[in-house]
Amino acid sequence: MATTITLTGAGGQIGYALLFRIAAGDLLGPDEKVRLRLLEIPQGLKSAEGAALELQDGAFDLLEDVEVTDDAAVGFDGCNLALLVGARPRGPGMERAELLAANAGIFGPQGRAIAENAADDVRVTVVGNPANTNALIAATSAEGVPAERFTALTRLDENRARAQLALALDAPVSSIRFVPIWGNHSATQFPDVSRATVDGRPVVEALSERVGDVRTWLEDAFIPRVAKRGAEIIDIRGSSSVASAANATIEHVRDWVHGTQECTSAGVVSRGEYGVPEGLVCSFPVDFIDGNWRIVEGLEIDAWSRARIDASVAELVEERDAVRALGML
Ligand code: NAX
Repeated sequence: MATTITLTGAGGQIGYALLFRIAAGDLLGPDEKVRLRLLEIPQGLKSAEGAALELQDGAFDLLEDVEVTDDAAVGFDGCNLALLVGARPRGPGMERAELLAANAGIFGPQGRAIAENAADDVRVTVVGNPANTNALIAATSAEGVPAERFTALTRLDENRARAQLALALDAPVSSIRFVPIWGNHSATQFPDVSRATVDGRPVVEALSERVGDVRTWLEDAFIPRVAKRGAEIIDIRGSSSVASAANATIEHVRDWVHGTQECTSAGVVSRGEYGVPEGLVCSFPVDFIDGNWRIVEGLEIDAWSRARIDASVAELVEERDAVRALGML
């Protein structure tokens, strides 16, 4: 049986970068057939249809079927994996509450459509921003679907953090391990190097030989660089992160389905772990095991890290409360 994958925002940039990697087997492996459902809004249909034609021209052995639609019931019909990429970007002069409301108007109905139409084993990954709160809204709206089936992407942030450490230590990125992201996928996120290793050696120890005072470097250079990397890419490239975001999405979903050898990061629903209010979709260090995620528990958090995690969690609480105040949650 083929896996049915629904991609929203399929006519957009990240969608375009994702589709061909999925069809080539990068998501589920070289033996798993896939059926793609490309869900767009009417303005995005032509672009998605064009991508579908190119998918035909790719003559991918693993690709059984492609359907393009602007009807969520059709788009999520029988869906096993949903990648919610399409979202409303912040327009000029748009207030945060307006942005949250516009996205609640997308992710609420999509959550309901998933509950009504998707397969029993559906797993949902939210990429569209604000990703954590959008995932919370979709999960809350998807009556009957366990909240654990909804995650938000923070893998790109983790990849950025590992890459920056590799650069600072002049080490291959493959040698850098365990750099979880805590909190919101936003400028308040906390990339945590406290237990990170480079070739098995503590990163903090290796950094102290290169950057002087490690905490100052983390505060002034590393954390802002990682947290604002999206803006840096926009400045230089003239357009937001696309291929790196698609790559992180592939890694996130692949790990969720196939399992991880070691801890990674994902926005998942809190059950109160590490004092994060229950119900928030917050990024934690997670393991993916047997198709499920599990928050890595029992890590000691020092006061400096705690303050950063708390600030990001406070932003998540604000986002949730703003959506609640609008009566959309
Ligand atoms: P694009 O504007 O290129 O594409 C978005 C597409 O979504 C458009 O084709 C649009 O028609 C479609 N769309 C809008 N509303 C929809 C709806 N209700 N149903 C279906 N489709 C809908 O943006 P792109 O560069 O692809 O980025 C997509 C989203 O990813 C943005 O929200 C962006 O902020 C977010 N990102 C999230 C990242 C993460 O790590 N979580 C990193 C990359 C990216 O910034």
